[in-house]
Amino acid sequence: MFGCRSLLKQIRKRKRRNPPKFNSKNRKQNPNLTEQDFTTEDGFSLKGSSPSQNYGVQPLGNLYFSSSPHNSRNTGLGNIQTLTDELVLDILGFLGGTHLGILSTVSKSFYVFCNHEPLWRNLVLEDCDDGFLFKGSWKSTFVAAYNPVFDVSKVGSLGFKVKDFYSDYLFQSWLCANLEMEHEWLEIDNIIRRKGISVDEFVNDFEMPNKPVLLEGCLDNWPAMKKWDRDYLVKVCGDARFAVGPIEMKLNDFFIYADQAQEERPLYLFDPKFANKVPKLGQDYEVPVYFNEDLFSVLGNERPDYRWIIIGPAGSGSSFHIDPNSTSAWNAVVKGSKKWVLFPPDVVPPGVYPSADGAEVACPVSITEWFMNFYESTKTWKKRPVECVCKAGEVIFVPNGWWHLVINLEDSIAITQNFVSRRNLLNVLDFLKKPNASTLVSGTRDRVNLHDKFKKAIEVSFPGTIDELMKKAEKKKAELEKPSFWDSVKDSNSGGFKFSF
Ligand SMILES: O=C(O)CCC(=O)C(=O)O
Ligand SMILES: [Fe+2]
Repeated sequence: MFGCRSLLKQIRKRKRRNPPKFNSKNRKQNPNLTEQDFTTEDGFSLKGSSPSQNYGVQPLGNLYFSSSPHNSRNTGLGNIQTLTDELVLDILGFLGGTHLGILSTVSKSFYVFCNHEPLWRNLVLEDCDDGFLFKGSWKSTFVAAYNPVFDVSKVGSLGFKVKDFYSDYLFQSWLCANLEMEHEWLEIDNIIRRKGISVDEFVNDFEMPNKPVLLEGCLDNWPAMKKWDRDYLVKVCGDARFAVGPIEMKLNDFFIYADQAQEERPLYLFDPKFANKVPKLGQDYEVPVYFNEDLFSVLGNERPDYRWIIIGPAGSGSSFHIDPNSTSAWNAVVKGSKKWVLFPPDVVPPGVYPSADGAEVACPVSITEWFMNFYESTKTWKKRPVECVCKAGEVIFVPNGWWHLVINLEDSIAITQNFVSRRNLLNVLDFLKKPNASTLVSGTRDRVNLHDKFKKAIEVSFPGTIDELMKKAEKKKAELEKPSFWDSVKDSNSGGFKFSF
């Protein structure tokens, strides 16, 4: 799932690439096989745990291998069969639960479309602001929330299989929810790793050149490393409510959801107020020494959101984004592990389309879909992404402006903070001053005035710092622009002097 703190609002680009075909050979040889036993023809393997309901949906390509030309997706939709799957789902998204339920009885096709789990998930998230108790599927969860006496144990499991239903969109959605991360997606680990370096080394080798680094061994003193696990957190704050997507829910209920979640974009707990809500959590960690300078602190309570506790099941994560307000960040894994893919600021990742003003970004529906359809292409790119698996006890430094995607490989708990140091102060001030600051700036209510407030507060707390940094930056720029000896050597054809070897 997309990290809620990103500067860039995501428009889900719902056009999907064609999904791989089911390995129909398997199906013919053994008609009793379930989806569980399938690999796709492209060799993707499905999670071992019981896959979610698929209602017999097959990718469109399979229609051409079928003995009959009949697609029950179309016959059951009547006149609206010409609409794309995305559009049909968008229209169904206007209906409430009762009408979705009724419509699902109209035809096999409507049955499949109306049972699309994300429709029910949206209904739950729209209507249950103060949380929900997950019941194995979103539809059951919705029904249980509205009819507590209704026995929902059968709602999700009835799951009729519809014959000859072909839809790329629905198949891909199911596949991405059930796909195992491929070994090839995880094996590249080309990030620079450092252990026990000095702050100066960090600043000179990584922060100044704006390069990622994975820091080992700097969480050894964190009480959180010893204490934080599910049982401890439930004991300390199981009833506290944390931000999960658009709602707030009890931590305990979130864990109950996370145990059962098998979906394309599992919900992610991403809470910027955790340390106010449960001060004990804030005391269980300290900022690693490399990131001690935190200039936004001059704004006191008016500073934008800057620290988050992040909890999510395997498969949850953050799709491609750049961190807010041109800040840099560190992300420390307390439990579990995370796969990171990072691209430098001048390289937009494949499949990602930022809007011209930078306020929005369109990207594949899910992280798994990105890996399936775009990851491979990065292998031939001149500027390879930086990749790693960050394990418990490790911290990654995410330099400002870098695109990054993160997926949890196991159930994970992490802390992340965004910060402004002298190295990126001018950057951040420039960003806050952009003409469309009202849409670009995030994590605060007063987006437009943040620049002036921040600049003034820095001038009060650190007089002369901004001028000094500007002078330094100008000097550096001039040095870079100054022609070197080699630039002054002219080509003989143009009348100047030329070496000949
Ligand atoms: O999902 C995550 O842990 C990554 C969060 C993130 O984007 C960050 O720390 O900058
Ligand atoms: Fe981020």
